[in-house]
Amino acid sequence: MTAQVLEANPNNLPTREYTLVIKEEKVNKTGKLVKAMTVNGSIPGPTLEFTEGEYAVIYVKNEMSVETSIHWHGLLLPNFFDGVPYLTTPPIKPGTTFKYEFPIRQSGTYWYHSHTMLQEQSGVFGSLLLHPKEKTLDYDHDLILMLSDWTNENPHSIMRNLKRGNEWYQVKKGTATPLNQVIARGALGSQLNFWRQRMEGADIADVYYPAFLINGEQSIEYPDYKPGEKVRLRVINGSASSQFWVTIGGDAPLLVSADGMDVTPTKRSKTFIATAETYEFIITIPEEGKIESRAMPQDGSGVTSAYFGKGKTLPAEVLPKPDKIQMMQQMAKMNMKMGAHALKSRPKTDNRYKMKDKYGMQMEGMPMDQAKMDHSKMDHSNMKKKADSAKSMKGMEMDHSKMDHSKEDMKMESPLKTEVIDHSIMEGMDMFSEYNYDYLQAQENTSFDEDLPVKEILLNLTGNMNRYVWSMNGVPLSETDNIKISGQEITRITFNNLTMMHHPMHLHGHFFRVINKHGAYSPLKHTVNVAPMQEVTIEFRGNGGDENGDWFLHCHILYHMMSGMARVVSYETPRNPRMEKHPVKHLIMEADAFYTWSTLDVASHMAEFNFVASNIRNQFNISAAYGWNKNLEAEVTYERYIHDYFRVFGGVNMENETRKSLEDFKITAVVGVRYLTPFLFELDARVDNELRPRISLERSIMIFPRLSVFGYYEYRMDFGWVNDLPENKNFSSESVWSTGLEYFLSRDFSLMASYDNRFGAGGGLSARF
Ligand SMILES: [Cu+2]
Repeated sequence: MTAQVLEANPNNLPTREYTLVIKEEKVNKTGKLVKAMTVNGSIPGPTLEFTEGEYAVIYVKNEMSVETSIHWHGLLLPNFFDGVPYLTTPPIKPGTTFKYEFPIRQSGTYWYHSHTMLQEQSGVFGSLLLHPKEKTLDYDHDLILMLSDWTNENPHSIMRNLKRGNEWYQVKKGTATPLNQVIARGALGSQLNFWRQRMEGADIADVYYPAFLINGEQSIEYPDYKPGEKVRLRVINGSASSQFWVTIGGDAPLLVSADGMDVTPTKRSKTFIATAETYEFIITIPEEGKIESRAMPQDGSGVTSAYFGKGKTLPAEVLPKPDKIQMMQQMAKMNMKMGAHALKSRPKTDNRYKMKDKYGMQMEGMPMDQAKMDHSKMDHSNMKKKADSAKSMKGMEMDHSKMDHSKEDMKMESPLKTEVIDHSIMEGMDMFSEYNYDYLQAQENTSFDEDLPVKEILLNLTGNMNRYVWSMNGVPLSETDNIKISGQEITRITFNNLTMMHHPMHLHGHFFRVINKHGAYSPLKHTVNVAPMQEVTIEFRGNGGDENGDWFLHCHILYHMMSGMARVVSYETPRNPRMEKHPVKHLIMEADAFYTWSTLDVASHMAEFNFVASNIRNQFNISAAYGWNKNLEAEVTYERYIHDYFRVFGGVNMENETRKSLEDFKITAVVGVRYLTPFLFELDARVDNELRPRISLERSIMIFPRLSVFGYYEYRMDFGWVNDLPENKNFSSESVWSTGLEYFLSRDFSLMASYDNRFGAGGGLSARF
């Protein structure tokens, strides 16, 4: 027997069995029946309960037409049963059943979900309640509160909308920041600062959801609890891409546990719960009234509430909607260097530390800056020294988050710099301080033996909103190697977020320390949220018994993971022979899939069609514009992304030779470059097979809610290098330009009006499909 083959229940633990049946069916959550996926007929699926020390046997039956999988989020288990298809576990093919079995080595609140494509968004998720062997906390009832986000769209079509850069979701949510609002707020300077760095603005959440749910309902009541009873609320954020602020009414509840691990109890009525995190609170049912627990997605685009007890509502705090324009102003003030590449020209070149120095928060003379410099220079030979310096560095950064606005405190806490620091910078630094984990303190010392070797890993979190490519260190999953780890050393990962979005980073099968102000008592977690432009350091050593195989490490925003923000960390042990028929390539390529989209404009003066098929590096474009006045231009090109903003392309262009006549067509081969310039202009510079250079610029800006203005200018030169020019001429040129307006009616339709110097003026309908 090899180490990879598992002996079933070797210690004869008491067995508890469940069967989960996954089906495709129509589900109604918002008054509309939509195609979804259910577990045992519901969304969310059932709660599976076990007691620590039991042996779990779970049959997962796939009654769908597509393959599936179940991952046990936060569980310490044998690698083979972790449930990432093609990486650790075989996919569950349609019509088959897979038997998961593993000992329950922990207690707490966890959850399970499909790890296949976008199935988690479709409904394949549920909760896990692992009871401790002995009850350590004082309460009367357990209650799971599973938070989720609900869409009436097909998740694949959501992904296409994100990839094509459709602004509809922000319009629909009321979180778009059109230029008129930016100007009215006096934020044009900040907007220009953002545009210069090729950023549209501050983003909070990408997808529009018509509903947010607690235990599958938009609002849910638990009236049967009696006054004086204590209820342990086990809150799970099981959404695909939503992060919640959870507020609880009545007396402040006791936060007792995070990610399944008990922490030093602390009173807390407002907590940020990142995607895939779990938190537990104990509430006491009041003599009078019912307690409200309210979950608001971070961008304020909805709400879902649960109520405990009877009578008058004891309301939960209603948090204000975040102000994206103000956020943009603050970020601009802080001189944040944005636009770190999500896609590098040379993915194998290691420039992590350079990247960290160049982008992020650049605060002259600030100790944090100093720390950054130290880090990049740090020599990698002396492990002990490194560990120390990393610890002290971390200390400095924590000081920052704690820093208040009094000069004295600052002097005390930042020995490197005692000058007065611009007040606005301090405000900016506070901007994300509400997202740190200082409120979590482990109940036991979680630190490691100081003599253990430490392996430092820097992961800059990188992304590109324009193309919806997400990555780490500018390298998406499809272009990287595994991260090697060992059970013999401490793995210390620093996540440095260089994007405008939060990323809840999850490591499978392990708990890690999230280094915070409690030092040795830093909490243990399986998912850590990294706020925009912030840095978080985690440490772990092994997972207490299953130090083999490959484990997934990824952002738990489903659409970020599926766009490349993922890694495989590997103990580099031989692959389980049962995985032979299921190559990992399959999983890796899922995050580099081609997405296709088309646009058709039909107007009184012209018709235009565009088709794009795009993955991370490659793109095919077909376009054709036809003016009813007998002008035509059509083009097919293939382009290769060298990095985010720069691509080379080649193709074939066809145009009518003489304006307003379809008698003769000119077909040319073209090669050139396309470049996204600062301030977000799309530049196309090319030459055709007659050596005629051509340059064009294009830009679209949302000026009012739903209303965009667009412009295009093209200039073509002919120096007669190949062609015979008209007599007495050594140069001829031609320009094409158009400008117009687009009004968004819905995700798929817009009204448009434009003037084009070839086709004339007119208006019509624009369809996206
Ligand atoms: Cu993310």
